[in-house]
Amino acid sequence: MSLTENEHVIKWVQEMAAMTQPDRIVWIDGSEEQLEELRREAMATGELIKLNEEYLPGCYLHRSDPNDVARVEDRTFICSEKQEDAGPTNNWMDPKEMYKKLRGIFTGSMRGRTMYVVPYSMGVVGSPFAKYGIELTDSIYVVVSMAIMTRMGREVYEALGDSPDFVKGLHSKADLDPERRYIVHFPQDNTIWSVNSGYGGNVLLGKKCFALRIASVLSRKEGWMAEHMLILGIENPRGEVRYLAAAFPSACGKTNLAMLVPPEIYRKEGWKVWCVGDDIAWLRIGHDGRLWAVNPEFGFFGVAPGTSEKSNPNALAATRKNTIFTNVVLTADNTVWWEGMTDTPPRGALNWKGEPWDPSDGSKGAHPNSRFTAPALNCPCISPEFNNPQGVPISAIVFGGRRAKTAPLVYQSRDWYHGVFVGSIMASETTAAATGAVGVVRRDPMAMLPFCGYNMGDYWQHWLDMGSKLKNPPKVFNVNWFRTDDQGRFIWPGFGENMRVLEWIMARCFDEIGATEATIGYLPRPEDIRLEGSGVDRDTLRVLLSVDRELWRAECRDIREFYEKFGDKLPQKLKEELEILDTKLD
Ligand code: OXD
Ligand code: MN
Repeated sequence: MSLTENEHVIKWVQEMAAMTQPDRIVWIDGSEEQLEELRREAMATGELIKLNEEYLPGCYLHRSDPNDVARVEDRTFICSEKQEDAGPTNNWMDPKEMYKKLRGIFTGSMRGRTMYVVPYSMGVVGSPFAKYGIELTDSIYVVVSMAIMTRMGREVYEALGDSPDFVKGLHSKADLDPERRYIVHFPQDNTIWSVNSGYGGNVLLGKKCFALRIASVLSRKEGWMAEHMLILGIENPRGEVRYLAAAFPSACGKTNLAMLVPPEIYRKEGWKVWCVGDDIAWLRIGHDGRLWAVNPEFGFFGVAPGTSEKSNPNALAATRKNTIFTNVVLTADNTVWWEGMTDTPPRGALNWKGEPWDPSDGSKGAHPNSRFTAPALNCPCISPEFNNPQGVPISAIVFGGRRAKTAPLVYQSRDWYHGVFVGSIMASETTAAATGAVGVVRRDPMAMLPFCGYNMGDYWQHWLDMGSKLKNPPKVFNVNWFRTDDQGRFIWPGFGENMRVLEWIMARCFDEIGATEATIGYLPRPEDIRLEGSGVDRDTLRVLLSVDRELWRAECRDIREFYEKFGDKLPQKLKEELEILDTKLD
Protein backbone atom coordinates (compact mmCIF):
# COMPACT_ATOMS: atom_id res chain seq x y z
CA MET A 1 0.00 0.00 0.00
CA SER A 2 1.32 3.43 -0.86
CA LEU A 3 2.68 5.51 2.03
CA THR A 4 1.65 8.83 0.53
CA GLU A 5 -1.30 10.52 -1.06
CA ASN A 6 0.97 12.76 -3.11
CA GLU A 7 -0.55 12.35 -6.57
CA HIS A 8 2.70 13.22 -8.35
CA VAL A 9 4.48 10.40 -6.54
CA ILE A 10 1.68 7.90 -7.08
CA LYS A 11 1.29 8.69 -10.78
CA TRP A 12 5.02 8.47 -11.43
CA VAL A 13 5.39 5.16 -9.53
CA GLN A 14 2.49 3.74 -11.58
CA GLU A 15 4.08 4.87 -14.86
CA MET A 16 7.48 3.43 -14.00
CA ALA A 17 5.87 0.16 -12.83
CA ALA A 18 3.89 -0.06 -16.08
CA MET A 19 7.19 0.15 -17.96
CA THR A 20 9.40 -2.08 -15.81
CA GLN A 21 6.59 -4.57 -14.93
CA PRO A 22 7.63 -5.77 -11.46
CA ASP A 23 5.67 -8.61 -9.84
CA ARG A 24 5.01 -6.42 -6.84
CA ILE A 25 5.69 -2.99 -5.39
CA VAL A 26 6.94 -2.51 -1.81
CA TRP A 27 6.84 0.94 -0.23
CA ILE A 28 9.83 1.38 2.07
CA ASP A 29 8.97 3.11 5.36
CA GLY A 30 12.46 3.19 6.91
CA SER A 31 11.50 0.99 9.87
CA GLU A 32 14.07 -1.40 11.31
CA GLU A 33 11.57 -4.30 11.05
CA GLN A 34 11.10 -3.81 7.31
CA LEU A 35 14.86 -3.45 6.72
CA GLU A 36 15.55 -6.56 8.79
CA GLU A 37 13.06 -8.55 6.71
CA LEU A 38 14.81 -7.39 3.53
CA ARG A 39 18.25 -8.29 4.90
CA ARG A 40 16.95 -11.76 5.70
CA GLU A 41 15.60 -12.15 2.19
CA ALA A 42 18.95 -10.98 0.74
CA MET A 43 20.85 -13.44 2.93
CA ALA A 44 18.70 -16.28 1.63
CA THR A 45 19.67 -15.47 -1.96
CA GLY A 46 23.35 -14.73 -1.18
CA GLU A 47 23.01 -11.02 -2.06
CA LEU A 48 24.15 -10.26 1.51
CA ILE A 49 26.38 -12.39 3.73
CA LYS A 50 26.03 -11.89 7.47
CA LEU A 51 29.39 -11.25 9.14
CA ASN A 52 30.64 -12.30 12.56
CA GLU A 53 28.13 -10.80 14.99
CA GLU A 54 30.65 -10.71 17.83
CA TYR A 55 33.32 -8.70 15.96
CA LEU A 56 31.19 -6.87 13.42
CA PRO A 57 27.65 -6.55 14.80
CA GLY A 58 25.00 -5.72 12.22
CA CYS A 59 27.53 -5.96 9.35
CA TYR A 60 27.19 -7.64 5.96
CA LEU A 61 29.29 -8.46 2.92
CA HIS A 62 28.00 -7.91 -0.60
CA ARG A 63 29.78 -8.99 -3.80
CA SER A 64 29.01 -7.10 -6.98
CA ASP A 65 29.26 -8.70 -10.40
CA PRO A 66 32.98 -8.79 -11.36
CA ASN A 67 32.17 -6.72 -14.47
CA ASP A 68 30.51 -4.06 -12.33
CA VAL A 69 32.92 -2.64 -9.76
CA ALA A 70 33.25 1.11 -10.40
CA ARG A 71 31.57 4.24 -11.69
CA VAL A 72 31.36 4.22 -15.48
CA GLU A 73 32.16 7.74 -16.66
CA ASP A 74 32.02 6.80 -20.34
CA ARG A 75 28.44 5.60 -19.87
CA THR A 76 27.31 8.54 -17.71
CA PHE A 77 25.24 11.17 -19.55
CA ILE A 78 23.89 14.63 -18.92
CA CYS A 79 20.86 14.88 -21.20
CA SER A 80 20.05 18.57 -21.03
CA GLU A 81 17.81 19.97 -23.79
CA LYS A 82 20.80 21.56 -25.52
CA GLN A 83 24.22 19.98 -25.92
CA GLU A 84 26.03 23.19 -25.05
CA ASP A 85 24.39 23.09 -21.60
CA ALA A 86 26.14 19.78 -20.89
CA GLY A 87 29.41 21.27 -22.11
CA PRO A 88 32.62 19.74 -23.46
CA THR A 89 33.34 17.62 -20.37
CA ASN A 90 30.09 15.60 -20.25
CA ASN A 91 28.59 12.91 -22.50
CA TRP A 92 25.35 14.15 -24.02
CA MET A 93 22.50 12.77 -26.05
CA ASP A 94 19.21 14.37 -27.08
CA PRO A 95 16.85 13.68 -24.13
CA LYS A 96 14.04 12.39 -26.38
CA GLU A 97 16.37 9.94 -28.05
CA MET A 98 17.85 8.86 -24.73
CA TYR A 99 14.42 8.33 -23.11
CA LYS A 100 13.48 6.19 -26.11
CA LYS A 101 16.64 4.12 -25.90
CA LEU A 102 16.30 3.63 -22.14
CA ARG A 103 12.59 2.78 -22.32
CA GLY A 104 13.67 -0.07 -24.57
CA ILE A 105 16.05 -1.32 -21.90
CA PHE A 106 13.78 -0.72 -18.90
CA THR A 107 10.68 -2.29 -20.45
CA GLY A 108 10.03 -5.51 -18.53
CA SER A 109 13.38 -5.23 -16.69
CA MET A 110 11.75 -5.90 -13.29
CA ARG A 111 9.65 -8.89 -14.39
CA GLY A 112 9.72 -11.56 -11.68
CA ARG A 113 11.15 -9.01 -9.23
CA THR A 114 9.97 -6.54 -6.61
CA MET A 115 10.11 -2.78 -7.13
CA TYR A 116 11.04 -0.97 -3.92
CA VAL A 117 9.93 2.65 -3.50
CA VAL A 118 12.60 4.39 -1.42
CA PRO A 119 11.88 7.91 -0.10
CA TYR A 120 14.97 9.78 1.11
CA SER A 121 16.20 13.20 2.09
CA MET A 122 19.54 14.75 1.27
CA GLY A 123 20.13 16.90 4.36
CA VAL A 124 18.23 16.94 7.66
CA VAL A 125 14.51 16.51 6.89
CA GLY A 126 12.84 19.92 7.04
CA SER A 127 16.09 21.92 7.03
CA PRO A 128 16.47 24.87 4.62
CA PHE A 129 19.17 22.86 2.82
CA ALA A 130 17.17 19.63 2.45
CA LYS A 131 16.08 18.21 -0.92
CA TYR A 132 13.99 15.09 -1.33
CA GLY A 133 14.24 12.17 -3.68
CA ILE A 134 12.52 8.87 -4.35
CA GLU A 135 14.44 5.97 -5.81
CA LEU A 136 12.67 3.06 -7.44
CA THR A 137 14.91 0.01 -7.49
CA ASP A 138 14.83 -3.76 -7.89
CA SER A 139 17.84 -4.24 -5.59
CA ILE A 140 17.68 -4.97 -1.86
CA TYR A 141 21.37 -3.99 -1.65
CA VAL A 142 20.35 -0.53 -2.83
CA VAL A 143 17.51 -0.26 -0.28
CA VAL A 144 19.65 -1.23 2.71
CA SER A 145 22.56 0.92 1.50
CA MET A 146 20.30 3.95 1.01
CA ALA A 147 19.16 3.43 4.61
CA ILE A 148 22.79 4.03 5.66
CA MET A 149 23.75 6.74 3.16
CA THR A 150 20.64 8.93 3.46
CA ARG A 151 17.93 9.92 5.90
CA MET A 152 15.38 7.51 4.56
CA GLY A 153 11.79 6.72 5.45
CA ARG A 154 8.18 7.85 5.71
CA GLU A 155 8.99 11.25 7.29
CA VAL A 156 10.16 12.31 3.82
CA TYR A 157 6.58 12.03 2.53
CA GLU A 158 5.39 14.20 5.42
CA ALA A 159 7.97 16.85 4.57
CA LEU A 160 7.18 16.62 0.84
CA GLY A 161 3.41 16.99 1.34
CA ASP A 162 1.66 17.26 -2.03
CA SER A 163 4.60 18.95 -3.76
CA PRO A 164 5.96 17.68 -7.10
CA ASP A 165 9.42 18.87 -6.02
CA PHE A 166 11.35 15.62 -5.66
CA VAL A 167 14.10 13.97 -7.68
CA LYS A 168 12.76 10.96 -9.56
CA GLY A 169 15.31 8.16 -9.58
CA LEU A 170 14.76 4.90 -11.41
CA HIS A 171 17.20 2.01 -11.07
CA SER A 172 17.10 -1.52 -12.38
CA LYS A 173 19.89 -4.06 -12.30
CA ALA A 174 18.25 -5.48 -15.44
CA ASP A 175 20.74 -8.19 -16.49
CA LEU A 176 23.94 -6.26 -15.56
CA ASP A 177 24.92 -6.09 -19.22
CA PRO A 178 27.90 -3.69 -19.43
CA GLU A 179 27.06 -2.91 -23.06
CA ARG A 180 23.64 -1.64 -22.07
CA ARG A 181 24.72 0.06 -18.83
CA TYR A 182 23.65 3.71 -18.61
CA ILE A 183 23.73 6.30 -15.85
CA VAL A 184 21.65 9.16 -17.19
CA HIS A 185 20.60 12.54 -15.82
CA PHE A 186 17.76 14.63 -17.22
CA PRO A 187 18.30 17.91 -15.32
CA GLN A 188 15.22 19.65 -16.77
CA ASP A 189 13.02 16.83 -15.39
CA ASN A 190 14.80 16.28 -12.03
CA THR A 191 15.16 12.72 -13.24
CA ILE A 192 17.88 10.06 -13.04
CA TRP A 193 17.72 6.69 -14.80
CA SER A 194 20.36 4.07 -14.02
CA VAL A 195 20.32 0.62 -15.56
CA ASN A 196 22.38 -2.57 -15.80
CA SER A 197 24.61 -1.82 -12.81
CA GLY A 198 24.58 -2.76 -9.14
CA TYR A 199 27.73 -0.83 -8.11
CA GLY A 200 27.15 1.79 -5.40
CA GLY A 201 28.44 4.88 -7.21
CA ASN A 202 26.11 4.11 -10.14
CA VAL A 203 23.04 3.04 -8.20
CA LEU A 204 22.87 4.83 -4.83
CA LEU A 205 21.24 7.67 -6.68
CA GLY A 206 21.24 10.11 -3.76
CA LYS A 207 25.01 10.45 -3.92
CA LYS A 208 26.88 11.46 -7.09
CA CYS A 209 23.80 11.51 -9.33
CA PHE A 210 21.52 13.66 -7.16
CA ALA A 211 23.70 15.42 -4.57
CA LEU A 212 26.26 16.48 -7.18
CA ARG A 213 25.06 16.26 -10.81
CA ILE A 214 21.38 17.20 -10.39
CA ALA A 215 22.03 19.40 -7.34
CA SER A 216 24.71 21.37 -9.19
CA VAL A 217 22.06 22.38 -11.73
CA LEU A 218 19.48 23.20 -9.03
CA SER A 219 22.02 25.16 -6.99
CA ARG A 220 22.95 27.38 -9.92
CA LYS A 221 19.27 28.17 -10.49
CA GLU A 222 18.61 28.77 -6.81
CA GLY A 223 21.84 30.58 -5.84
CA TRP A 224 23.71 28.02 -3.76
CA MET A 225 26.50 25.49 -4.40
CA ALA A 226 26.74 21.68 -4.56
CA GLU A 227 30.37 20.63 -4.30
CA HIS A 228 32.56 17.51 -4.17
CA MET A 229 34.03 18.55 -0.82
CA LEU A 230 34.73 17.23 2.64
CA ILE A 231 33.82 19.45 5.58
CA LEU A 232 35.81 19.52 8.79
CA GLY A 233 35.94 21.53 11.98
CA ILE A 234 39.20 22.42 13.72
CA GLU A 235 38.90 23.10 17.43
CA ASN A 236 41.76 25.14 18.90
CA PRO A 237 42.88 25.03 22.54
CA ARG A 238 40.62 28.03 23.26
CA GLY A 239 37.64 25.85 22.32
CA GLU A 240 36.82 27.79 19.13
CA VAL A 241 35.79 25.56 16.21
CA ARG A 242 36.55 26.85 12.70
CA TYR A 243 35.38 25.03 9.59
CA LEU A 244 36.83 24.37 6.17
CA ALA A 245 35.57 22.64 3.05
CA ALA A 246 38.05 20.89 0.76
CA ALA A 247 37.98 19.43 -2.76
CA PHE A 248 40.46 16.82 -4.01
CA PRO A 249 40.43 14.48 -7.00
CA SER A 250 40.29 10.77 -6.16
CA ALA A 251 43.37 9.12 -4.62
CA CYS A 252 44.48 12.30 -2.83
CA GLY A 253 43.49 11.31 0.73
CA LYS A 254 40.12 13.07 1.09
CA THR A 255 38.64 10.62 3.60
CA ASN A 256 41.87 10.67 5.62
CA LEU A 257 41.83 14.47 5.78
CA ALA A 258 38.13 14.49 6.72
CA MET A 259 38.92 12.30 9.77
CA LEU A 260 42.42 13.57 10.55
CA VAL A 261 44.02 12.71 13.89
CA PRO A 262 46.23 15.65 14.99
CA PRO A 263 49.87 14.95 15.94
CA GLU A 264 50.53 14.30 19.60
CA ILE A 265 51.87 17.78 20.39
CA TYR A 266 48.63 19.28 19.07
CA ARG A 267 46.46 16.81 20.98
CA LYS A 268 48.32 17.63 24.20
CA GLU A 269 47.62 21.31 23.67
CA GLY A 270 43.92 20.57 23.24
CA TRP A 271 43.46 20.69 19.44
CA LYS A 272 40.67 18.52 18.03
CA VAL A 273 39.38 17.80 14.53
CA TRP A 274 35.68 17.12 13.83
CA CYS A 275 34.35 15.48 10.69
CA VAL A 276 31.16 16.96 9.23
CA GLY A 277 31.42 15.22 5.85
CA ASP A 278 33.84 13.23 3.72
CA ASP A 279 32.57 13.67 0.15
CA ILE A 280 29.83 16.21 -0.56
CA ALA A 281 29.06 19.73 0.67
CA TRP A 282 25.99 21.85 -0.02
CA LEU A 283 26.75 25.51 0.63
CA ARG A 284 24.42 28.45 1.08
CA ILE A 285 24.84 32.13 1.84
CA GLY A 286 23.81 32.81 5.45
CA HIS A 287 22.15 35.96 6.80
CA ASP A 288 25.60 37.00 8.04
CA GLY A 289 27.00 37.02 4.47
CA ARG A 290 29.14 33.98 5.16
CA LEU A 291 29.00 30.64 3.39
CA TRP A 292 27.33 27.87 5.43
CA ALA A 293 27.71 24.17 4.66
CA VAL A 294 25.96 20.89 5.32
CA ASN A 295 26.89 17.37 4.40
CA PRO A 296 23.70 16.14 2.69
CA GLU A 297 24.63 12.48 3.27
CA PHE A 298 24.11 10.27 6.32
CA GLY A 299 26.90 7.73 5.79
CA PHE A 300 30.33 7.17 4.27
CA PHE A 301 30.84 5.22 1.05
CA GLY A 302 34.58 4.88 1.50
CA VAL A 303 37.35 3.03 -0.33
CA ALA A 304 38.42 0.12 1.89
CA PRO A 305 42.00 -0.72 0.74
CA GLY A 306 44.57 1.32 2.62
CA THR A 307 42.23 2.03 5.54
CA SER A 308 43.99 0.92 8.71
CA GLU A 309 44.42 1.65 12.39
CA LYS A 310 47.42 3.73 11.36
CA SER A 311 46.17 5.57 8.25
CA ASN A 312 42.63 6.31 9.41
CA PRO A 313 41.56 4.88 12.79
CA ASN A 314 38.34 6.93 12.72
CA ALA A 315 37.17 5.47 9.39
CA LEU A 316 38.03 1.99 10.57
CA ALA A 317 36.09 2.52 13.80
CA ALA A 318 33.11 3.75 11.77
CA THR A 319 32.96 0.36 10.00
CA ARG A 320 32.83 -1.79 13.14
CA LYS A 321 29.04 -1.99 13.27
CA ASN A 322 25.97 -1.74 10.99
CA THR A 323 28.17 -1.51 7.90
CA ILE A 324 27.91 -3.11 4.46
CA PHE A 325 31.22 -4.10 2.88
CA THR A 326 31.42 -4.59 -0.88
CA ASN A 327 34.06 -6.68 -2.69
CA VAL A 328 36.45 -7.17 0.26
CA VAL A 329 38.11 -10.37 1.53
CA LEU A 330 35.96 -12.71 3.68
CA THR A 331 38.10 -14.35 6.37
CA ALA A 332 37.71 -17.84 7.82
CA ASP A 333 36.16 -16.41 10.99
CA ASN A 334 33.62 -14.45 8.96
CA THR A 335 35.17 -11.02 9.27
CA VAL A 336 36.63 -8.79 6.56
CA TRP A 337 40.10 -7.83 5.35
CA TRP A 338 41.63 -5.72 2.60
CA GLU A 339 45.10 -4.79 1.40
CA GLY A 340 46.66 -2.28 3.77
CA MET A 341 44.42 -3.14 6.75
CA THR A 342 47.21 -5.18 8.42
CA ASP A 343 50.65 -6.32 7.25
CA THR A 344 49.75 -10.02 7.16
CA PRO A 345 46.97 -11.28 4.89
CA PRO A 346 44.63 -13.80 6.51
CA ARG A 347 44.91 -17.53 5.72
CA GLY A 348 42.04 -19.61 4.49
CA ALA A 349 40.10 -16.57 3.25
CA LEU A 350 37.96 -15.95 0.16
CA ASN A 351 38.85 -13.15 -2.24
CA TRP A 352 36.42 -10.45 -3.37
CA LYS A 353 34.95 -12.80 -5.96
CA GLY A 354 34.28 -15.46 -3.30
CA GLU A 355 37.07 -17.76 -4.51
CA PRO A 356 39.60 -19.47 -2.18
CA TRP A 357 42.49 -17.00 -2.01
CA ASP A 358 46.20 -17.69 -1.73
CA PRO A 359 47.94 -14.35 -1.04
CA SER A 360 51.31 -15.86 -1.98
CA ASP A 361 50.27 -16.08 -5.67
CA GLY A 362 50.49 -12.28 -5.86
CA SER A 363 46.79 -11.67 -6.54
CA LYS A 364 44.80 -9.05 -4.66
CA GLY A 365 42.30 -10.25 -2.10
CA ALA A 366 40.04 -7.20 -2.08
CA HIS A 367 39.11 -5.30 -5.23
CA PRO A 368 41.12 -2.02 -5.35
CA ASN A 369 37.78 -0.16 -5.40
CA SER A 370 36.18 -2.27 -2.66
CA ARG A 371 34.06 -0.18 -0.33
CA PHE A 372 32.45 0.20 3.06
CA THR A 373 29.03 1.80 3.51
CA ALA A 374 29.07 2.97 7.13
CA PRO A 375 26.77 5.19 9.21
CA ALA A 376 28.40 8.61 9.71
CA LEU A 377 27.26 8.64 13.33
CA ASN A 378 29.55 5.64 13.98
CA CYS A 379 32.61 7.84 13.40
CA PRO A 380 34.35 8.70 16.71
CA CYS A 381 35.19 12.23 15.48
CA ILE A 382 31.81 13.00 13.91
CA SER A 383 31.03 16.67 14.53
CA PRO A 384 28.39 17.59 17.13
CA GLU A 385 27.06 19.87 14.35
CA PHE A 386 26.53 16.97 11.91
CA ASN A 387 22.76 17.12 12.33
CA ASN A 388 22.52 20.90 12.64
CA PRO A 389 19.90 21.93 10.04
CA GLN A 390 21.62 25.32 9.59
CA GLY A 391 25.01 23.79 8.80
CA VAL A 392 28.39 25.22 9.81
CA PRO A 393 30.08 28.49 8.74
CA ILE A 394 32.97 27.96 6.34
CA SER A 395 36.12 30.03 6.88
CA ALA A 396 38.34 28.35 4.27
CA ILE A 397 37.94 26.53 0.99
CA VAL A 398 40.87 24.26 0.23
CA PHE A 399 41.70 22.80 -3.17
CA GLY A 400 44.37 20.19 -3.71
CA GLY A 401 45.90 17.68 -6.02
CA ARG A 402 48.81 15.33 -6.41
CA ARG A 403 51.74 17.22 -7.93
CA ALA A 404 55.34 16.00 -7.69
CA LYS A 405 56.98 19.39 -8.30
CA THR A 406 54.68 22.20 -9.38
CA ALA A 407 52.40 23.17 -6.51
CA PRO A 408 53.89 24.18 -3.15
CA LEU A 409 52.77 22.57 0.11
CA VAL A 410 50.23 25.38 0.54
CA TYR A 411 49.41 28.79 -0.90
CA GLN A 412 46.56 31.22 -0.50
CA SER A 413 44.75 32.98 -3.32
CA ARG A 414 44.70 36.78 -3.36
CA ASP A 415 40.90 36.96 -3.22
CA TRP A 416 37.74 34.94 -4.06
CA TYR A 417 38.05 35.48 -7.84
CA HIS A 418 41.67 34.41 -7.89
CA GLY A 419 40.54 31.49 -5.70
CA VAL A 420 38.04 30.44 -8.39
CA PHE A 421 40.94 30.48 -10.86
CA VAL A 422 42.99 28.29 -8.49
CA GLY A 423 40.08 25.81 -8.28
CA SER A 424 39.56 25.84 -12.04
CA ILE A 425 43.18 24.83 -12.73
CA MET A 426 43.15 21.95 -10.22
CA ALA A 427 45.03 18.94 -11.51
CA SER A 428 46.50 15.70 -10.36
CA GLU A 429 49.27 13.50 -11.71
CA THR A 430 48.33 9.89 -12.39
CA THR A 431 49.87 7.25 -10.12
CA ALA A 432 51.01 3.69 -10.72
CA ALA A 433 47.84 2.56 -8.96
CA ALA A 434 45.84 3.11 -12.14
CA THR A 435 46.48 1.76 -15.62
CA GLY A 436 48.10 4.09 -18.15
CA ALA A 437 51.09 6.39 -18.03
CA VAL A 438 52.40 7.59 -14.69
CA GLY A 439 52.85 11.30 -13.99
CA VAL A 440 50.39 12.52 -16.61
CA VAL A 441 48.61 15.71 -15.56
CA ARG A 442 44.83 15.40 -15.54
CA ARG A 443 42.80 18.59 -15.04
CA ASP A 444 39.91 18.15 -12.62
CA PRO A 445 38.49 21.60 -11.81
CA MET A 446 37.16 21.76 -8.24
CA ALA A 447 37.31 17.89 -8.35
CA MET A 448 33.98 18.19 -10.20
CA LEU A 449 34.97 16.97 -13.67
CA PRO A 450 32.85 13.77 -13.49
CA PHE A 451 30.16 15.36 -11.31
CA CYS A 452 29.21 18.74 -12.76
CA GLY A 453 25.70 18.43 -14.24
CA TYR A 454 26.10 21.34 -16.67
CA ASN A 455 28.65 23.28 -18.72
CA MET A 456 31.82 23.73 -16.67
CA GLY A 457 32.23 27.26 -18.10
CA ASP A 458 28.82 28.23 -16.66
CA TYR A 459 29.80 26.49 -13.44
CA TRP A 460 32.89 28.71 -13.07
CA GLN A 461 30.72 31.75 -13.75
CA HIS A 462 28.39 30.59 -10.98
CA TRP A 463 31.36 30.40 -8.59
CA LEU A 464 32.37 33.95 -9.58
CA ASP A 465 28.80 35.19 -9.10
CA MET A 466 28.56 33.60 -5.66
CA GLY A 467 31.64 35.59 -4.64
CA SER A 468 29.92 38.84 -5.58
CA LYS A 469 26.98 37.91 -3.33
CA LEU A 470 29.10 36.91 -0.32
CA LYS A 471 29.79 39.81 2.03
CA ASN A 472 32.25 37.66 3.88
CA PRO A 473 33.57 34.96 1.53
CA PRO A 474 35.81 32.16 2.76
CA LYS A 475 39.52 32.50 2.00
CA VAL A 476 40.67 30.09 -0.72
CA PHE A 477 43.79 27.91 -0.52
CA ASN A 478 45.57 25.20 -2.48
CA VAL A 479 47.51 22.37 -0.84
CA ASN A 480 49.77 19.63 -2.17
CA TRP A 481 50.78 16.82 0.19
CA PHE A 482 52.65 15.00 -2.60
CA ARG A 483 55.87 16.91 -3.41
CA THR A 484 58.74 14.50 -4.10
CA ASP A 485 62.53 14.71 -4.06
CA ASP A 486 64.70 13.84 -7.05
CA GLN A 487 64.44 10.14 -6.19
CA GLY A 488 60.66 10.37 -6.30
CA ARG A 489 60.22 10.03 -2.50
CA PHE A 490 57.54 12.07 -0.73
CA ILE A 491 59.11 14.84 1.33
CA TRP A 492 56.05 15.80 3.38
CA PRO A 493 54.82 13.13 5.84
CA GLY A 494 51.11 13.83 5.20
CA PHE A 495 48.25 12.21 7.18
CA GLY A 496 47.93 13.73 10.69
CA GLU A 497 50.91 16.01 10.05
CA ASN A 498 48.75 17.96 7.59
CA MET A 499 47.33 19.55 10.75
CA ARG A 500 50.37 21.87 10.69
CA VAL A 501 49.22 23.28 7.37
CA LEU A 502 45.58 23.51 8.49
CA GLU A 503 46.71 25.54 11.52
CA TRP A 504 48.38 28.06 9.20
CA ILE A 505 45.30 28.17 6.95
CA MET A 506 43.01 28.95 9.88
CA ALA A 507 45.40 31.56 11.26
CA ARG A 508 45.32 33.26 7.83
CA CYS A 509 41.52 33.21 7.79
CA PHE A 510 41.37 35.06 11.09
CA ASP A 511 44.21 37.53 10.29
CA GLU A 512 46.39 36.03 12.99
CA ILE A 513 49.51 35.56 10.87
CA GLY A 514 51.38 37.22 7.98
CA ALA A 515 52.51 35.73 4.66
CA THR A 516 54.86 36.31 1.74
CA GLU A 517 53.38 37.53 -1.52
CA ALA A 518 54.58 35.36 -4.41
CA THR A 519 53.69 35.13 -8.12
CA ILE A 520 51.03 32.48 -7.54
CA GLY A 521 49.52 33.91 -4.33
CA TYR A 522 50.43 34.15 -0.63
CA LEU A 523 52.95 31.65 0.71
CA PRO A 524 53.73 30.89 4.36
CA ARG A 525 56.93 32.31 5.76
CA PRO A 526 58.94 29.15 6.51
CA GLU A 527 59.06 30.00 10.21
CA ASP A 528 55.25 30.12 10.39
CA ILE A 529 54.59 26.40 9.88
CA ARG A 530 55.19 24.51 13.12
CA LEU A 531 57.56 21.58 12.59
CA GLU A 532 58.35 20.20 16.09
CA GLY A 533 57.88 16.44 16.04
CA SER A 534 57.19 16.28 12.28
CA GLY A 535 60.58 14.95 11.18
CA VAL A 536 60.75 17.78 8.61
CA ASP A 537 63.45 20.47 8.94
CA ARG A 538 63.27 24.13 7.87
CA ASP A 539 65.38 23.59 4.74
CA THR A 540 63.05 20.83 3.54
CA LEU A 541 60.10 23.10 4.26
CA ARG A 542 61.73 25.78 2.08
CA VAL A 543 61.89 23.22 -0.75
CA LEU A 544 58.23 22.31 -0.12
CA LEU A 545 57.28 25.97 -0.43
CA SER A 546 59.37 26.74 -3.50
CA VAL A 547 57.78 27.78 -6.79
CA ASP A 548 59.65 26.89 -10.00
CA ARG A 549 59.02 29.53 -12.67
CA GLU A 550 59.80 27.25 -15.61
CA LEU A 551 57.34 24.63 -14.39
CA TRP A 552 54.69 27.29 -13.87
CA ARG A 553 55.25 28.70 -17.36
CA ALA A 554 54.63 25.21 -18.74
CA GLU A 555 51.60 25.01 -16.44
CA CYS A 556 50.22 28.23 -17.95
CA ARG A 557 50.53 26.78 -21.46
CA ASP A 558 48.67 23.66 -20.35
CA ILE A 559 45.92 25.69 -18.65
CA ARG A 560 45.49 27.82 -21.78
CA GLU A 561 45.00 24.70 -23.87
CA PHE A 562 42.51 23.29 -21.34
CA TYR A 563 40.58 26.57 -21.18
CA GLU A 564 40.26 26.65 -25.00
CA LYS A 565 37.85 23.71 -24.83
CA PHE A 566 35.25 25.97 -23.25
CA GLY A 567 35.16 28.53 -26.04
CA ASP A 568 33.10 31.59 -25.19
CA LYS A 569 31.72 29.90 -22.06
CA LEU A 570 35.06 30.58 -20.39
CA PRO A 571 34.46 33.50 -18.00
CA GLN A 572 36.41 36.67 -18.87
CA LYS A 573 37.57 36.89 -15.26
CA LEU A 574 39.39 33.55 -15.51
CA LYS A 575 41.06 34.60 -18.76
CA GLU A 576 42.27 37.71 -16.95
CA GLU A 577 43.58 35.70 -13.99
CA LEU A 578 45.59 33.54 -16.41
CA GLU A 579 47.03 36.69 -18.06
CA ILE A 580 47.96 38.08 -14.63
CA LEU A 581 49.77 34.86 -13.72
CA ASP A 582 51.55 34.77 -17.08
CA THR A 583 52.71 38.37 -16.69
CA LYS A 584 53.91 37.83 -13.12
CA LEU A 585 55.96 34.83 -14.22
CA ASP A 586 57.77 37.06 -16.72
C1 OXD B 1 33.69 8.61 -4.71
C2 OXD B 1 34.34 9.20 -5.89
O1 OXD B 1 33.35 7.42 -4.73
O2 OXD B 1 34.63 10.41 -5.86
O3 OXD B 1 33.48 9.34 -3.74
O4 OXD B 1 34.57 8.47 -6.88
MN1 MN C 1 33.82 11.42 -4.13
